[in-house]
Amino acid sequence: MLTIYGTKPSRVARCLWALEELGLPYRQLPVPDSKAAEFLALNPMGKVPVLVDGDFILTESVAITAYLATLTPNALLPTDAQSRARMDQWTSWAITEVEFHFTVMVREIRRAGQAGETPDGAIVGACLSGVTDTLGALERHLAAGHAYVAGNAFTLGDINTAFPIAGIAPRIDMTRFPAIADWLARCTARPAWQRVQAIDDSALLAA
Ligand SMILES: N[C@@H](CCC(=O)N[C@@H](CS)C(=O)NCC(=O)O)C(=O)O
Repeated sequence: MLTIYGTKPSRVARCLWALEELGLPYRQLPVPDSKAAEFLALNPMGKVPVLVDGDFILTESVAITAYLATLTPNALLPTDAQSRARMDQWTSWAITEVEFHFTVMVREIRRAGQAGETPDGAIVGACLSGVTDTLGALERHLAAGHAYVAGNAFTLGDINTAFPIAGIAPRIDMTRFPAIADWLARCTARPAWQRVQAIDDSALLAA
C-alpha cells in the first residue's frame, strides 16, 4: 500500500492527482506537525509531500508523480523520446518559472496572515508579473495546435504544469491567455482532479 503524507492545499495535490489518474490504491495521512521528529525522519526538510512505498521513501512532488507512473501500465508517460522530452521540458518550466513565483507569493500571504498584516503588495505584484511574463511561452505552445503540453495526449506533464497554474490563475487576467484557459479547463475537469477536490481535509485531520 502506498502512503502519501500531507493534505491538499499544497503540492500534495499534484501527487494525489497522479494517484487518482493512475487508479493506484493509496492511503493519505495528514501531517499535523511537519517539524516533529517522527516526520523529520521521513523528510529532514520537514515538507510535504512524502511518499512511502514499503521501505522506499520519496520526496519532491514531481519525482513522486514520475515514480507513481512507473508502478502501473498507463498512458501518462509518452513512449516516444521527443514527446517525453517535451513533457519534461514543461514540467521543469512549471516548477522553476511558475511555481517559484507562486511559492514566494503564498509564503508572503501566509506570513502576513499570521502577523495580522496586509501582504506586501510589491512582493505579490512581482510574483504575479513573473508568472504573467512566463505564461506567454505556454500560451504560444498550446495555441500552435498542441492540445496538451507534450502533444495531443494528456500526460504527467499536464498534471505537473496545470497544478501551479490552477493555483495562481484566479489572480491573473486569463483572458490574455485563451489557449491556457481552455487547456486548464480541460485538465481540471478530469474526474481524477475532481476526486482530489472532493477529498475532505478536515475529516483526514480529525481522524
Ligand atoms: N520542492 C518540493 C517543495 C515541498 C514544499 O515546499 N512543501 C510545502 C507545502 S507545498 C511544505 O511542506 N511547506 C512546509 C514548510 O515549508 O514548513 C516539492 O515539490 O515537493
